[in-house]
Amino acid sequence: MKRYYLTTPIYYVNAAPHIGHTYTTMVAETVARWKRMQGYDVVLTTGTDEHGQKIERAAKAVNKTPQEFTDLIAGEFATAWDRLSIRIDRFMRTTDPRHEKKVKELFQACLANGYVYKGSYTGQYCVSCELYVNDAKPGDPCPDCGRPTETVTEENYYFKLSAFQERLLALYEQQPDFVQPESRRNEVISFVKSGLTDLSISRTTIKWGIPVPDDDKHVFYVWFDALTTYMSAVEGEDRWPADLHLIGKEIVRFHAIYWPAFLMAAGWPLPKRIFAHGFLLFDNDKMSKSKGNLVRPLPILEVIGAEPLRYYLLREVVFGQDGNFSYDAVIARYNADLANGLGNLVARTLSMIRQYRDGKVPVSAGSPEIAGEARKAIAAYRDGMEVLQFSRALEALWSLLSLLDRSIVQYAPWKLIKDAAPEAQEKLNTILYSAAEVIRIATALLGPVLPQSTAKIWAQLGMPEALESVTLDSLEWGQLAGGQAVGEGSPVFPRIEAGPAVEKMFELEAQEKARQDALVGKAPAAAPRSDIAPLAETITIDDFGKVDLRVGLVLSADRVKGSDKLLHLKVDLGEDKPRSIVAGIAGAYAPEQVLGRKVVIVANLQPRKLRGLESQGMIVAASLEGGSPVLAGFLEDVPVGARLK
Ligand code: ME8
Repeated sequence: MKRYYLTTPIYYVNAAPHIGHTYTTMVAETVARWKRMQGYDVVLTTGTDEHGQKIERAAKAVNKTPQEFTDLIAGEFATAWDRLSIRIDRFMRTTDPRHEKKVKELFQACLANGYVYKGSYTGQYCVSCELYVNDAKPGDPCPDCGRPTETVTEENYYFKLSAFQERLLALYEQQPDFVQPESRRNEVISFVKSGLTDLSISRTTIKWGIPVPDDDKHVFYVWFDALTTYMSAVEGEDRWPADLHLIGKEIVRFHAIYWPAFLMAAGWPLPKRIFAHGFLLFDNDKMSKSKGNLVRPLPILEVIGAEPLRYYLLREVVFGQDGNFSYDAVIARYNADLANGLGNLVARTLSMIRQYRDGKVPVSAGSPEIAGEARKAIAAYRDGMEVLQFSRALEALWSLLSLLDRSIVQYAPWKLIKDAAPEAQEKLNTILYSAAEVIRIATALLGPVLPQSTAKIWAQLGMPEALESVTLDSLEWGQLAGGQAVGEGSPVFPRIEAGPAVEKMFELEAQEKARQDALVGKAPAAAPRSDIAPLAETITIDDFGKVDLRVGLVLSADRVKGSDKLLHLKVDLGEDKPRSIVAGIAGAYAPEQVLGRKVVIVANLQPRKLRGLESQGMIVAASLEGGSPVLAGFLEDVPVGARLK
């Protein structure tokens, strides 16, 4: 039997599954089903990426051992795929002993062939977070905690990536479809052409990882460990090399450069194809944990089911490009294409067969025109699916459905049934048969995309064999047997009322976020309040460093004539003479209330004139929209002139 092996990335366990992970995994499973339909013996693997310092720390934060923590989150992924009806054949975790064994084998093969050496690694290290900060320069702050990084040198194992530049370029040349789509291939080629430097593949500063054989001060670092799951997942099954690695675009370099180089170094076979898809945006905004706008799949599942989501992702997003996700759009697609489109056609056709032909598919060859269009649609769908252009494939099928819709109107069966002439009855047979046959073909083709709903339609059509037993090559116009009794059934795609469904999804999403945050030990964020100003644009520590905030002592305070908002202050910042500062706090503070107070002043603002008085700084106060300012102060005593940073 022909075999097909495809993979999704293995996901980090620092967060539970979100819609991005769901996207890749749903697409992968659709491809797996599509290949099964072509008679392949298919294996689809996914899994979790569980090592590293960050995971160790996340575990500590919730009082768990790293293993307990990763068990928990890996369980979240496995359960999510199960609940979303995504059939996974092998789920590989980087903490699995079979995986550890494979990583060590890969290392030893690379070492034996002379592609691994010991060298010294120098990087910027954050002592507090116990992490290297990639691409940081000496003195740069840690992006996590903001403390200055230190330059640290340690002994590492290096992989001789630089030795593979020519071989990699030859690979992309000889196998133009090794990296897809074309835009990613070009990106990879130009990256390799710009020169490759050797890669540090171990760390002595990390404990939670796979130890390097015979040198267990070191553990393997990120990609050498993670990529090897693609092999360990099918170890002993004679499945390697993979036919397809499906990934997101942000990890294309690791897959298309590091991975083949590791394998070449070991002398092991290379995967056949890597396809890097685009990113899903939420309401046209980049999703991120820090923005708090991640969308999770389970609330969608609960409100509208997994298949409307899957259909949306495949139909709406051009595979390979970025695409948008919104709750409204998922429901709009569902109502237009599935409820009003396919679902309505099925219901109408079956009801006419029941009413006009006693529930039996009439004997007929069908309309030659519709048959011709159906053949074209099968071919176009097939072509689209083969090159992973799911939206194109589905579009072709929906054109066939709209042709059928128009044909039913033209034939007008409700008129034909009233005409006893044999030609009219023959015409009625023709259109009813054609309709049922288009539905059978569309249902069979859509099996990989909508496995559960198509199984229902299949049963309603009264098909004797199981849907899964239909193979693509055997699918032809005219196979539907005349005389077959159609089954009973309720609408497969009932219409969804958008407003309440969207509201419910937002509500469940908030609950799911709180549940997941609790798992990883994050306190729930306070509910957003409408009177709180939106967060300003992110700045770097350097931007912040430009603002000079000082502790000042208010020496005098007077009302500004003609203004009920302004106070004129003299503030000592520890300089030669006090600053003159005009502050808009008169509505909240009487002059005597601020006299002698220690306040915070923005000391390097360009001076400006207010009501003829020079203001040489700004006083810092908290305020809500429309509320009174509240001056910032200190609980402990602080020296005048101290800088805030
Ligand atoms: O990178 N849109 O894991 P990860 C579409 N462990 N897909 C998205 C997405 C989005 N907004 N966000 C994530 C890792 N994905 C490594 C991989 S593989 C040997 C190691 C999907 O948890 C997409 O497939 O960050 C992306 O490549 C993957 O999740 C990253 O998952």
